[in-house]
Amino acid sequence: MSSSTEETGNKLVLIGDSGVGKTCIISRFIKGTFDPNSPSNGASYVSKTIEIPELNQELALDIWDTAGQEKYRAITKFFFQNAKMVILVYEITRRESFDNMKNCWYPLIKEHADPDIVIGIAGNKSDLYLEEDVPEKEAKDFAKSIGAVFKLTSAQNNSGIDDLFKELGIKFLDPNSEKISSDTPKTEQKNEKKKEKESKRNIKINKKDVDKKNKEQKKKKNNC
Ligand SMILES: Nc1nc2c(ncn2[C@@H]2O[C@H](COP(=O)(O)OP(=O)(O)O)[C@@H](O)[C@H]2O)c(=O)[nH]1
Ligand SMILES: [Mg+2]
Repeated sequence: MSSSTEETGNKLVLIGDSGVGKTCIISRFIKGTFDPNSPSNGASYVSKTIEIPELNQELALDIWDTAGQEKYRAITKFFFQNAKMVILVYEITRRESFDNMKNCWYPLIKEHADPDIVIGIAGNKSDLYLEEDVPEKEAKDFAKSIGAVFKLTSAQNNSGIDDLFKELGIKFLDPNSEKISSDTPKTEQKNEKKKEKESKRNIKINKKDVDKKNKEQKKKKNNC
């Protein structure tokens, strides 16, 4: 594996709440170090070519970090421009970061990124598993529902990160593996929607419940 700063590869972006460990994940992947005090990688993007022995191929990546603008929800469509892969990051000890991933960051990808973008999810800070606030199964189920690669990662302990980038690369390079994993969830999503519709029909929702739901939805939207 080699690393350079020339823009030659496929654009991969990381997104998620501030403080979840995006910059640390990139540093660990590129430099092999854990630097908890470094606010940024000092560049818009860093490049690395990875080997994918499973496909007997190499893959050049240009990895884009945010400059901290996610704190103000100020990520524009330009961040996603030409991106081929995206990693959504949350931290397993902070429920809010998972909810925001689902309700804010994933919808932003849907809105701005290429519809064929390959998505990965990193449940970071897995070294803090004793303080887990998001069950692994819940995260895996969500990943499956959107056809994303899922990995628990720790930038601190160097766990799961190389695997995540590699599996994302495999999905990007191998259209067949991508087809299998993205077709399945769509069918499941359809079934779930159907079930939801049926159960809704059977429940009499009174006005109070509707008002409460509307309020909650408004609150969620405003949080993004
Ligand atoms: N325990 C633990 N802490 C981490 C890990 N990754 C990042 N951190 C901590 O989380 C803080 C925020 O990380 P950073 O990469 O700046 O987050 P970003 O805002 O998403 O880029 C850092 O200061 C680290 O102390 C990890 O895998 N385990
Ligand atoms: Mg950062």
